[in-house]
Amino acid sequence: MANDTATWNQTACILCSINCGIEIRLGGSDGRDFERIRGDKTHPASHGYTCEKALRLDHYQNGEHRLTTPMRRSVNGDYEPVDWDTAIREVAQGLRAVRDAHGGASIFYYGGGGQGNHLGGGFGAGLRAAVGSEYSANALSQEKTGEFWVDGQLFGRPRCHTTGDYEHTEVAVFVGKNPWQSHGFPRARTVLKAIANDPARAMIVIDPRRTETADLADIHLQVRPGTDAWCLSAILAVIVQEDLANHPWLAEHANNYETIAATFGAISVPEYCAIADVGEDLVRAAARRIAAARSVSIFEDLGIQQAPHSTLNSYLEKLIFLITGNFAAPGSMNIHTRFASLGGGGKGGGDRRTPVTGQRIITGLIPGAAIPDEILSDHPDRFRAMIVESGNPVHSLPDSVRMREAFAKLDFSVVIDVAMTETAKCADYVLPASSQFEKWEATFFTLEFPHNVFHLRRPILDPLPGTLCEPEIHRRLVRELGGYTDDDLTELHAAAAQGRDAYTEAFLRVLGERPHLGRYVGLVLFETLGPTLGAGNEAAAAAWGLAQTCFITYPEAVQRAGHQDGNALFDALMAHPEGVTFSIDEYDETWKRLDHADGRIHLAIPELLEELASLPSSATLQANQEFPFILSAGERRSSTANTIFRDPAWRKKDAQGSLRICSKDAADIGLSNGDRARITTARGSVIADVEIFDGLRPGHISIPNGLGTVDADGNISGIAPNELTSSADRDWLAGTPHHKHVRAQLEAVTESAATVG
Ligand SMILES: Nc1nc2c(c(=O)[nH]1)N[C@H]1C(S)=C(S)[C@@H](COP(=O)(O)OP(=O)(O)OC[C@H]3O[C@@H](n4cnc5c(=O)[nH]c(N)nc54)[C@H](O)[C@@H]3O)O[C@H]1N2
Ligand SMILES: Nc1nc2c(c(=O)[nH]1)N[C@H]1C(S)=C(S)[C@@H](COP(=O)(O)OP(=O)(O)OC[C@H]3O[C@@H](n4cnc5c(=O)[nH]c(N)nc54)[C@H](O)[C@@H]3O)O[C@H]1N2
Ligand code: SF4
Ligand SMILES: [Mo]
Repeated sequence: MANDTATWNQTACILCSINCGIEIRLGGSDGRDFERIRGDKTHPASHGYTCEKALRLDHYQNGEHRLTTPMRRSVNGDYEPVDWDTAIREVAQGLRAVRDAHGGASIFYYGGGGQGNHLGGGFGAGLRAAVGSEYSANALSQEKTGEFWVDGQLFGRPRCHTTGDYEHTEVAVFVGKNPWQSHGFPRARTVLKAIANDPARAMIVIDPRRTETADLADIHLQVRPGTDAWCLSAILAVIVQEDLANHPWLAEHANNYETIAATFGAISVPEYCAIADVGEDLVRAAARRIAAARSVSIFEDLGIQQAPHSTLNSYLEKLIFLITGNFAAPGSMNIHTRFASLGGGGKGGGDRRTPVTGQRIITGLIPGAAIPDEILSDHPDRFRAMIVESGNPVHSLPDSVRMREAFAKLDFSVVIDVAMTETAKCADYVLPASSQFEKWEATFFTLEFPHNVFHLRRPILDPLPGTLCEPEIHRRLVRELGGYTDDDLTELHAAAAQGRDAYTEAFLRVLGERPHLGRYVGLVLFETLGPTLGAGNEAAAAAWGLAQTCFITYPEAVQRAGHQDGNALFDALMAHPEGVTFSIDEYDETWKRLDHADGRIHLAIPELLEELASLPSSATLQANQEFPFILSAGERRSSTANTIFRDPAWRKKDAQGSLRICSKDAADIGLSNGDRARITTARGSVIADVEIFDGLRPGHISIPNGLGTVDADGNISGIAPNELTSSADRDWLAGTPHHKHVRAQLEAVTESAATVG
């Protein structure tokens, strides 16, 4: 493929889960620069929208971080380049040795996709199968698994995930979520402005910080950090006590409302409002506005998921829309389709636990925060090796210090990434992947209702020399490990040459005859159906398999979107480089997706009602003398994008990622704008630039997410938030870490001290 500098190339932004459609014009001396970038008006969800970050994607594509050769750690700890054949042979050998000595279950898999690339993880499933790996995790298991568990209790299955319709809802509620900066639904800023400008609609924000979103809200509950459980309970108590619940709806659709009514009927609204430090009038106004609305959509995110009582918070948030009947209806919460699962897979279901410390495994994912515990142990079943793909867990999971210790204890580790990341620097081998614009890619964040969109993206550039796409990396590793052989594929190659129908028939038959191939579906499609799609397009074949499964799972919804069957859906994906609406739902589909045998919502979750009953009273919520501040470690700002951008030059403003603090606290400590301050927690200590920001409450400070990456010369840019966090500080049920609620101490730093620190 020659790089096409003459036209606009259709692809997507890879910086957040929304993956807006964009068009890129290439240029520069070698035709590889992203010369111009604009929103793609033909994308079926984003319709030309982008935020400012997409325009800087050249920093990802052409930054100095790009690796162009496999790397092997030498005895002295440095990395030396090795050729691909050597790397594949030695990585396969390393994994095989661990498997043979300790069993495949001791090989742990992390990642499988960041914000824009989940196709690679599908092929990674083949490598996991080849070595017998059973346990995995990804970023979801430090944010969303508590919410998924709650979905499972209420609706019958953790995969009954609900989504809001912010574009059409009357009342939008954001709990610990700042969509102005973090998005989370298509065209977020346009939608937020439309709600704010319409007197018939309302926006309610629950956030201790006056965010850009809170600035647009009708009601801002500026809750004391970490006390959402009380604030959300107070809202529920008002609904119950003022008898605002939707009784006819509850009688028809839900069990155990009596338990909910008794629980929240007994709660003192004034006392809970006092603990959460929110005005009782405002809380009552919010509850009444929600109850009176024709439709309500609620978005919960990291502000409650990565804070104390996180799983309980998710439960309380969902009770608000459920007891007011804002479910399975236009503008409200609905259970969406998904093009493919983002769960972890692995053996068994139900109450699976981690092998060493017995943590709950939710949607196949072990809690990310528990990984060091599962390695730093003498337990015979501990993890001994790790495969990391498209994730940077040493930087992004809590407690980077312990994560590095854990890596050091492993017998073997390999990282597949485009960059020499903080995690790669802990691994035995690093395998360089082609970028997301140099190969077929897709993301499985298909979270919309009623119209759900999937975007299969084609490469717009040749691979950077020395890199390989994930399917090819996994194919070589699995072949080296003997997962399957040429003989297994002979018939499929022949059938593929005869056309799609012959291939479909042969595929089902051959997989029946050779069941071990079922573990390598993505790679088998890549090798056999792939070549019929044209040179360079082989990886798109995986989408053929996913399209079949998607159609079998949601036949009516896929047909409503105009695709008669899985083949037609796949053809549409190939024919539409701007993205495809793959499913269109009707509102009663949500009811069909409930998975409890009685078809009803089960409102009572005993474990969480017990936690609610044991919440401490105000008297026990004392300030901590040693660490008087609450630090939100990892705020989304206009200048953050996880660690996908590693080149600090991409940040036009806030280059070092300032520490935000309100003017009262700053004055108490003697800090002004631009000063430096030392933040100390139980786990670490860092120095930050100070920015006075009066949208914060006294006692609450914040630093951005995704900074603190280290370049090839060892220069660190900004603060790495997880040098300050602890993996022990996490939810009792889901293990989600309290990134937003780190106890900290703060002091001014003089110029001379700063140069030492
Ligand atoms: N610009 C940008 N956008 C992104 C990303 C990025 O890195 N940069 N990352 C993407 C990813 S991976 C995700 S998961 C989403 C996350 O998106 P968000 O969850 O919206 O992001 P955050 O800013 O981390 O946290 C949201 C809010 O929680 C608030 N908060 C802190 N403590 C509490 C508390 O105790 N209670 C309540 N109610 N709120 C609290 C913070 O003040 C903050 O405004 O963003 C996505 N979008
Ligand atoms: N303290 C604190 N910690 C947090 C958060 C917080 O708010 N506070 N937020 C958390 C959240 S919500 C999330 S989602 C995580 C995100 O953290 P991670 O899941 O670790 O993800 P990213 O930083 O997005 O890293 C993605 C990796 O993929 C690599 N990559 C990019 N393109 C490709 C490709 O095509 N192939 C391969 N193989 N690799 C590629 C990038 O170089 C990068 O190393 O961070 C979490 N960590
Ligand atoms: S909202 Fe911004 S960061 Fe997210 S995908 Fe769209 S352009 Fe990229
Ligand atoms: Mo995330």
